[in-house]
Amino acid sequence: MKKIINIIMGSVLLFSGLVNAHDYKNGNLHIDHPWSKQVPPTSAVAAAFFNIMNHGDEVDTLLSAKSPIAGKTELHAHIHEDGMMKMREVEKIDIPANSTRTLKPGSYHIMFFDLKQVPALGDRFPLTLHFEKAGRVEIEVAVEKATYKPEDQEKIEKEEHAGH
Ligand SMILES: [Cu+2]
Repeated sequence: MKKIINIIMGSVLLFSGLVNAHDYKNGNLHIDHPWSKQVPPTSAVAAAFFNIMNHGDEVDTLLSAKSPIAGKTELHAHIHEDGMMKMREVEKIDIPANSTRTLKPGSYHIMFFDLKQVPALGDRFPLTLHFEKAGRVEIEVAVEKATYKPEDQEKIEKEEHAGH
């Protein structure tokens, strides 16, 4: 009987591990719940977003990203140009000392081109990040609904609106 309970407990733990937010630690960096917005099955592009906390006293820099799902993976930013928001490839993304850099829609993000495999809702796909100081960090990106917003982002947007 005890054995059966152990098996049940084990599968409960495994299941909760799959549905919970996931995070990664590497040296001074802490990456929280990497996610991607679900795209149509015919899409050639996708994007990934996450918070990177730098607990160190020195800046670290994201230099590149790579994923087996895409022919090409780029670091992107959104910029204002001629009164329009456009996205551009950037060489690097700084994570200032003792602060958090948020990659989110309309801001910095990781962009995937020439998708070899379009990630489906509920999937997780691998992403390798290369930082100047922390080096290589392997993470998995969870595919969320197109309407998904991280809790903290909703809070930030409410605060931004309150200021207007
Ligand atoms: Cu982009």
